[in-house]
Amino acid sequence: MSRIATVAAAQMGPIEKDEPRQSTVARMISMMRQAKERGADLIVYPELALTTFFPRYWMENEADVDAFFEKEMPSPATQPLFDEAAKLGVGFNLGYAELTEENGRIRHFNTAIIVDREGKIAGKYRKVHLPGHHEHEPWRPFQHLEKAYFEPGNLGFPVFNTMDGIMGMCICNDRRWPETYRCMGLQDVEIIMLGYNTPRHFPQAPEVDRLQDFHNHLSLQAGAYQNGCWVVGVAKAGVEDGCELIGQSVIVAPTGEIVAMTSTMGDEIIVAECDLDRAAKARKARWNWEYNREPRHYGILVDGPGRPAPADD
Ligand code: CDT
Repeated sequence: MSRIATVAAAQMGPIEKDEPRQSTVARMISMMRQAKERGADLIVYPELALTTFFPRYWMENEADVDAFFEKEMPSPATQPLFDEAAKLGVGFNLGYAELTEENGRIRHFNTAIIVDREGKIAGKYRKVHLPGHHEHEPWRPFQHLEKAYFEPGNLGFPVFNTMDGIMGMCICNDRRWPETYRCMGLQDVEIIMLGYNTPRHFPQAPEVDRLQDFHNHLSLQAGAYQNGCWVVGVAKAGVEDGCELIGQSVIVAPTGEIVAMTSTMGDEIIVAECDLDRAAKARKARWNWEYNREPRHYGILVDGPGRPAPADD
């Protein structure tokens, strides 16, 4: 018998700076109910789905930054989403800013979790590839201060056996890196879920603004095809506090084909039946890694340029 996950991508329209979490969570619950009505048993929300995309603001006061972070998950504000998931029997993937204490140190991560159909957290991922810059750069029309407000994730790219599948996560900029998908592909991932906040305007190279939608799909479709897995990419879309974010959220099959795509820049659900067994079939038929991979020639992938790990990672 095949294993079908009926997956909803829950694209969200803009979240303004002063929108309270209760309001955002109410929007998410409404989409979860719509998704359930359309047969979904798993729903994927965007990156940093509980607040506006705050790395666009330069903030000098740490308390102002920390106000965008979650100190507990679930919290009183987010518990209703967990309760609704358990009530409806719908699992979900949620991105949020995580403030936590580890070994006596306060840490900030751009995080995503998988919550199962009983409303229990089944997996956690912390964004590895943080884009943007560390310092205030006033020449930009808006900031992209992820490198200032977050540390790179310290959990690698784990996969989770949950909801009768092998599930993995990444977050936004991670989707542009082939290593992201490969790390999970090599662990037999069947479905990779991710949210994104992608500004249309790329200040360092505005000539590629017109290609933002193309590069989004190029990355997601290549990741799915080259690793034989489902990929669900979900936008926060539309004009958020004057900054345009791309939409075109998609569900991509292990063949690399887009099987569903949003057509608005607001809150919108798309649904697809994802046969998880297609992942192993695609990998065996097309790639057969045990037979065809040549890892002895790939050492440069880990020895090549990149940032050294911090001492306390
Ligand atoms: N949120 C996020 O990771 N956005 C990036 C924008 C990069 S431009 C600094 C992305 O890759 O879409």
